[in-house]
Amino acid sequence: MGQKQSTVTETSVHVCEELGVHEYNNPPCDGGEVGIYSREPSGDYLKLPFLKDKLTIEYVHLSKVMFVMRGLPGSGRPIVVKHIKSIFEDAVVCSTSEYFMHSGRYDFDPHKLEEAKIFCQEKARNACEASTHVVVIDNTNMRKWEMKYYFKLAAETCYVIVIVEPWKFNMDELILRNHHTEDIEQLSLQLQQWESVIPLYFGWFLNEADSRMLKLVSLAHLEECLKIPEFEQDFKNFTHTSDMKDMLEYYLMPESCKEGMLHCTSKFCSFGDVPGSLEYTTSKDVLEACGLCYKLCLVGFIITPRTFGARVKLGSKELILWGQENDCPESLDLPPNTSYGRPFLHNNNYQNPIVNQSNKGKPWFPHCQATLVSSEKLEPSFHPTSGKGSRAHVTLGCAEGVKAVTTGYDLCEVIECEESPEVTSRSRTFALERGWLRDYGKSRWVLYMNRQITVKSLFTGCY
Ligand code: 2AM
Repeated sequence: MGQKQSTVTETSVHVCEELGVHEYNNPPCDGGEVGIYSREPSGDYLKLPFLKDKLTIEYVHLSKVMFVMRGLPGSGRPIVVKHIKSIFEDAVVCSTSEYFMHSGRYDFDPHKLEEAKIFCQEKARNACEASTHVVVIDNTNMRKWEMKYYFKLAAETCYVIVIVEPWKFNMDELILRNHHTEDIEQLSLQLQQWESVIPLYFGWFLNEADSRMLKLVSLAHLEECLKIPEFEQDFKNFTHTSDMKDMLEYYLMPESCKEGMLHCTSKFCSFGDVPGSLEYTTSKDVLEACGLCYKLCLVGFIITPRTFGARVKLGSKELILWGQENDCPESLDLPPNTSYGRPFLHNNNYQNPIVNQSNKGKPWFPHCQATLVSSEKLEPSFHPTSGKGSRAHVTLGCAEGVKAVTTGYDLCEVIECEESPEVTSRSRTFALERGWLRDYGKSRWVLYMNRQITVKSLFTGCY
């Protein structure tokens, strides 16, 4: 790192911040060679779940994950990247610094910063478009805008993002790892540039193959419900459809989930606008859970004129991360004659991603595998979730113009019905092969499954 110092001029300080050039030739300061399975990891950063948790490592191997590294020189980035690479051998590491490496020598030119940035972005795009399991963005990424391109790329190519921030604020540690005085001055300068990143929401994210699988499984359940004449009639009424294909196409992927990746929200943060988001983002539980694999249990489906959702029964581990308020809007009654149907249904070439069968006959996702299974029998219960976390769900689809958040409201309303002896005494129940279908009135239907579905997921944020 001392050699590199001589190439850094006053004017290129900001350039270096962005590139993390001090760090590039400096891995020994972060601990040197550490064999991940041969001896205990030497730093806290090696306790990251995707480096040590067997289930998570297996799951990442089946999924598509983009690790976005953040950190000042000396923050431990190189060693974390090295470990990611040793565990996920096909990982593609993208860094602007690489652009300045020539025959093993670091040859920095501040005038070529833009080219270096484009080089890094293109490398990442190529890796994502080739569905590489693991893509690592290894830049300092001090400010939000520096990561924007990669967040968008991940959304477009169905990658789950995990932000990795080893030792982000520990100045003492950073100084220890940067031996030169000039570094310390520069470090404090850089430290001032650091921006906290709070996501739109946190949650458990299904991989691409599971998302697709769950959509198909849920449509199969909907199709079975449609065999009950009372349900079919009500569904036809509120969807203004009569043809089976149109009925199954009624629910669209919500705007917030355009590419079709499904998730179960644990905390909506609105990039920090929601009170308590910063506390949630920086809490020990959340920091430790980011990038950890969780098994979600799905116990039923709710079907209303507005939304179609899978009901999630959170276990004790997941409940620790539950940060959503339990309150719901007072009245969710539909105004009379409300139509959520799509009158243009027959007249356009709209391809509903929920039912689009264009992948038929081909391996769906050669780089991504589904983990969804129908598992053990459930005790018959008409209130499978209650209390904290009972609103947990996966939005599968919404009527046109309806926002995904509405699924949680519909579920709240259903839970209220389940808890009301007056409503339940009036409700009609129908037996199905897969469970029981119950009508709570006002076109609110719930399918209680007799077998739970389990699916693996990664806990992280949507940025
Ligand atoms: P969902 O959890 O029901 O799917 C982006 O809007 C995502 O955050 C959606 O998936 C949405 O709903 C979820 N979400 C949870 N609470 C929200 C809120 N209060 N406002 C908007 N979206 C919210």
